[in-house]
Amino acid sequence: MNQKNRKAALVCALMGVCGLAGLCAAQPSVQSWKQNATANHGSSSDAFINNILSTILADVQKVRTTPTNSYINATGIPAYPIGPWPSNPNTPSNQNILARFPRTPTAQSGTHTNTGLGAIGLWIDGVEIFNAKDARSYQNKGIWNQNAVVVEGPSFDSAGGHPAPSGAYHHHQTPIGLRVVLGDSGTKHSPILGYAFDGFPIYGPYGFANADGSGGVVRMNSSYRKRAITTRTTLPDGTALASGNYGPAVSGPYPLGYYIEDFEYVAGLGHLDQYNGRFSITPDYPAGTYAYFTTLDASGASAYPYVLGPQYYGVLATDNTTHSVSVPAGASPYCEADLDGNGQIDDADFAIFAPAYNILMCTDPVMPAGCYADLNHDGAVDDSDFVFFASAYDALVCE
Ligand SMILES: [Ca+2]
Ligand SMILES: [Ca+2]
Repeated sequence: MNQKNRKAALVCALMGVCGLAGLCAAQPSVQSWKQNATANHGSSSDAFINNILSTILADVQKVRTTPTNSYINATGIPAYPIGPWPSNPNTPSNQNILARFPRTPTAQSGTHTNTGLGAIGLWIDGVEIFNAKDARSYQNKGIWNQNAVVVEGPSFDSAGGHPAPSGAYHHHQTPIGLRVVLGDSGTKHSPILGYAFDGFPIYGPYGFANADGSGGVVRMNSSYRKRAITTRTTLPDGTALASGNYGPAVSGPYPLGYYIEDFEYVAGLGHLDQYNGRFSITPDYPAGTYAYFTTLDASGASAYPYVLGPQYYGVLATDNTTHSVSVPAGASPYCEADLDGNGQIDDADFAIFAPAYNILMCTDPVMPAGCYADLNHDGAVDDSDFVFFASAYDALVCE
């Protein structure tokens, strides 16, 4: 065992979970990332876009960890096809993302940080998550802020995303294409779809009815609703605006929901808090975690605030938003096929993979939580995962 591997084993031992179910698992913020081990590139049904994407590697390129953080390298391009984007002239490009996620995220005890423009987290395939705003406001005053899901909705592709002028492909709402890949259809608890830059996980729309894990699986309802207004003269907290700061009256061109300020938070209305999450037991966190959910309404349409609320619940890892993340020299690479997390892919990992392969479906109750042997994240441990495993097994060392 070389020094790096000994360090990885030590990290595992310190985590105190290596004996659990015979594997050093249950580290969702390390293991949930959809790594690209087969040199998949992006693609599109549109020939022009496909030409661009076919030169860009898809999904996450590298996961490195320290005991306190996960470091993610990604292009920001998913493996599922994206585009075209009607009336959106932007083209996607490699974003060369390096992001940091605290492995033990902490709740914010002081003033919660507003989510800003640009990425506020990453989906597990490395695609960027944006908040509900589209960077424009009525008369550029920053008071009535446009709702991207309403105003930019016509330019979204069938996966629910579109590229920014910077080339950053992103979603302001539930990532439809990723959820199709993961089989997140409501028949079971949603999988982890991503992580916010405060380190807390983001699930799809479906969670346990009760935070203690009981009550079966239900759609998680947002606690925001559209305000009962016909004019835009007050803010959601009741503040009366000076007439020069009024928004346009609710009308055909400016329907209710066109602006973020058309929504109000009503504690207890749905399952979730003002950050669009709650503390709950989940399949990946049997002891419970705070988690966000990507909310839908009863018709299946995205429901405000869509992903996170206007603020982060936890303490923001600010180097993500200042684009100044750096990876410490001692960080260890993590490979998905390294199922016992000791830094190399060998027979011990195969001994974990093989029983999962025999179980097959991630939904099977006897499948270990997290279904981490589903290396390509498609809901089953099957031959495609075996090919993935075999290629990693040949490489032996995780780097
Ligand atoms: Ca291993
Ligand atoms: Ca699979």
